[in-house]
Amino acid sequence: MFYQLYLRSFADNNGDGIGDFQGATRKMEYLKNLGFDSIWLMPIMLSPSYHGYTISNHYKVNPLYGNFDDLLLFVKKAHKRNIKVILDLPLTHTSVNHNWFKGFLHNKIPFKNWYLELNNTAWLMAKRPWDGQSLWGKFNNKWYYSLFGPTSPSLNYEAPSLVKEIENITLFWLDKGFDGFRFDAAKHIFDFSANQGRFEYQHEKNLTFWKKLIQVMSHFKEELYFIGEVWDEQKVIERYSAVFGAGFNFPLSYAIKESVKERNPARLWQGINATLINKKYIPVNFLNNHDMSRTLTFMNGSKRKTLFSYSILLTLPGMPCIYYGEELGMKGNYHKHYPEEVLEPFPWYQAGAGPFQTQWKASKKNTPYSGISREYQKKNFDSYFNKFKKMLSFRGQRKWIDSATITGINIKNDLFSVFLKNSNHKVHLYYNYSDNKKKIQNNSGTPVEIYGKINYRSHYLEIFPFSTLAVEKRADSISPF
Ligand code: ACG
Repeated sequence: MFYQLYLRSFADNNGDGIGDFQGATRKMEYLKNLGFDSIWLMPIMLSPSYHGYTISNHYKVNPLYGNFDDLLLFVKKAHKRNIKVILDLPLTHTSVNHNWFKGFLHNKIPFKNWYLELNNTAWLMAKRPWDGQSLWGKFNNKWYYSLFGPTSPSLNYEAPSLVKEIENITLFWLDKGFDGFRFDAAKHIFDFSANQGRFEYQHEKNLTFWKKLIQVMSHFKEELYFIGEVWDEQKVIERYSAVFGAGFNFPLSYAIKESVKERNPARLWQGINATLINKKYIPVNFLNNHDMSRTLTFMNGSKRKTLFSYSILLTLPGMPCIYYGEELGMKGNYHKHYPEEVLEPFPWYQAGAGPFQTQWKASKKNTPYSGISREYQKKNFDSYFNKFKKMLSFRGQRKWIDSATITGINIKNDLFSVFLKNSNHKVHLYYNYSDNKKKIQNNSGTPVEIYGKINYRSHYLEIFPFSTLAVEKRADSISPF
């Protein structure tokens, strides 16, 4: 299970209000106790932006987070607890503060080719396909391609010297002990066609680039893990995931959330069928990340629907990935021009202050004395956090589910069931989407309440609405499928 860690908002050790490596190292036990065995560390390199995705030097850590010794200790302590750490690496663009970009502006070799300069005014008409935003930035009378906005000029991978430099950067970070990377915006290496003068994904070329890079890294270090961030439809995700070995399962995140919000189990069936059956890569399943509204907000504040959605996520095959603070039920709406609301400080304390509490920005949604804090919820047996913890603990102890085979899916009167197995284990899962209690016979399994309420009778079980039940079978028992 992955924990998506935004360092700045997590745990502050030196008291400047900004989360840091030392703080996260000292809170590693918290993650371990929740059952996480992998961390996706969001960007940590030198960057002028709070989110860190615009990098101004790929070989430096942001000093606000600590120095290299602090980072090395963080990785070492994670490994000591058998937690893998993969680093978020945005490679498609840089910050305008990067020396490479300054070199480009001054036509210095080799940097003058490391970004794409506008050389036909007709190209200005090209727009970003998903929201119509302009693709070009302008500085000192020079236009440059910048898919993610003018402060993030896009790199031009047609330049062989850039490709070489990027290889060196990946090896530099692997040498620091990271177990792999989350490759940001992986479908955007080549996405502008100079021939056509328009935005155009060049998937073949992108895949060739990634294959070569993976080859270089794999020669350098064994047992590496890569996840591609390809926010697209399933058929595109599949192509990239086959190369990376793992890919974020965007379609399933929508399917789970929408199916619960709209009480439509058929939507879940469609999501599972499209993304989890017969895959040759690891689907990384999640409900939301830092580019989306938090799940509780998506569910209009319904804790029941949010937890029910997580109970589905945490019982399905693939690698679950939880965005920091989701375990507390943090709230936050994603706004394109103001994404900070989904990046608020992790609320450790009821009063909003205490050791490790970050306060780099004010919290608009996750405020003191609102009952959201870990301190408050930990003490309260019935809290959202304790319910979440129970589900995490179920999954943390059953890693076999990550690569389990789905042997059957069934929907009957809004009771959704999925049957999973591997060579040693078997489990039947039941998600009750209906307004009524559902009965199932149980002759040959051990029931485990994952979320909600279950009544245990001598020969049958009653599953309450929006409740999830797992029935663990002996591996040699016969499945109806
Ligand atoms: C990554 C990071 C993000 C980061 C950047 C840049 C890239 O996670 O935090 O921004 O470093 C596109 C890219 C993604 C990118 C997001 C933000 N994410 O492909 O790599 O933008 C459609 C498009 C997607 C698009 C998405 C955006 O297809 O390509 O993502 O819209 O909303 C269905 C469809 C699917 C469609 C969705 C949504 O699923 O199948 O195609 O996706 O619906 O409609 C960071 C900061 C930013 C800052 C930037 C410079 O977070 O704030 O501006 O850096």
